[in-house]
Amino acid sequence: MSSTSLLLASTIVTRKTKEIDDEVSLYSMRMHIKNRDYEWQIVWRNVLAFVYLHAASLYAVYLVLSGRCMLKTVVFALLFDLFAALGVTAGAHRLWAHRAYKARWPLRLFLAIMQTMAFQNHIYEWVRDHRVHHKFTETDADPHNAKRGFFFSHIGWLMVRKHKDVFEKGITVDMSDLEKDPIVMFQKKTYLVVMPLICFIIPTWIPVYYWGENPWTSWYVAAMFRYTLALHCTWLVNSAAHIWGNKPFDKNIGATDNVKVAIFAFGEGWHNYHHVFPWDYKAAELGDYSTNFSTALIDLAAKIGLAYDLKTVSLDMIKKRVARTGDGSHPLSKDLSAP
Ligand code: ST9
Ligand code: ZN
Ligand code: ZN
Repeated sequence: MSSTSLLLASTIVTRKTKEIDDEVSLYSMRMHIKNRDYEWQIVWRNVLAFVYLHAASLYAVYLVLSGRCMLKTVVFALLFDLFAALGVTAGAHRLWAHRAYKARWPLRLFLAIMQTMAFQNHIYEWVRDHRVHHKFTETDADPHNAKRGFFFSHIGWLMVRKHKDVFEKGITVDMSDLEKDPIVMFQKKTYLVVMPLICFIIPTWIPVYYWGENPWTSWYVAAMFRYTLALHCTWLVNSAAHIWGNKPFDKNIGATDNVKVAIFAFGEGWHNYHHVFPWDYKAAELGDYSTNFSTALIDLAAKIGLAYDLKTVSLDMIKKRVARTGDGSHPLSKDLSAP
């Protein structure tokens, strides 16, 4: 057989294998939908994990307040959270879920590592749930539907099987862009090995190795407490920023602008704006860095050429939207309503 025929044969075999793989995963997903009769199926593994996380975090607070933990370890834990949060906000959220800007591979690699440090599921799964959230906001197809209450949208959704609508409607969300990103797919493939290493083991080891922290103290403060804190800051976007706050851009949707959430979630609390203009790389009307640290990182990356094609919204478009659907809380509202 000539080398060309060999190449052709191997291409056909690879294609066939991929087709079979696709069919198998489609079949298993259909079975998954079919076998789901109960809406409230508690996943006890997750419940126990969250109970442990919170008990361990309370113990960490006791260790810090009673002076049993070194200050360096606390500072390290907070800095670690800062970087992990940027992997979620500037990475999973603004870059991969919304394509609000483009990033060259070194920035994508950096953001993927930071996002892995945050353990909020791998980028592909995070983005799929988030795109489904935007497309079917506050319906049964929204994975963390805020209409089901604060607890469900904050943490409860991670302790039960998803509503069947999430699968049935979620399948309509296009994920092909992520499937073409080798960094995202590599992270997905290696997640179960790399994530525990860089989210829990390395941050426990660093304070022990570099400044002699007690290993258990390091585990509770730099791993458990640090992780739980970042989770709650993130979850507030799904819960508080869908319940409390103003709706300057669209009073007809559930998402709100909430300054406290914006501070805790590195600029992701301007959620009314974000649901109306999800393609804006600032995820906010104003680029104010004090409540939007993630924007500062993207701007810096753009200055050094690692980020480009930053998308934003014109003032004219904002004004029109404020006038048409805003709740009157926007400073521009008064001028716009004047005769
Ligand atoms: C976490 C995520 O915390 C937090 C996300 C927050 C988002 C915030 C957004 C705002 C942005 C701003 C960020 C601010 C950050 C600030 C930081 C400050 C410090 N569409 O899920 P499965 C299909 S994670 C389409 O197992 P179950 C699919 O075929 C915390 N299809 O469903 C899938 O198979 P595969 C740590 C979908 O069995 C199959 O169904 N992680 C979709 O019902 C099965 O999916 C955890 O705790 C969809 N959307 O289980 C893990 N979804 O994946 C928690 C699913 O193979 N997760 N399919 O393709 C679980 O254990 C499970 O997902 C479950 C549901 C029990 C919750
Ligand atoms: Zn979003
Ligand atoms: Zn939302």
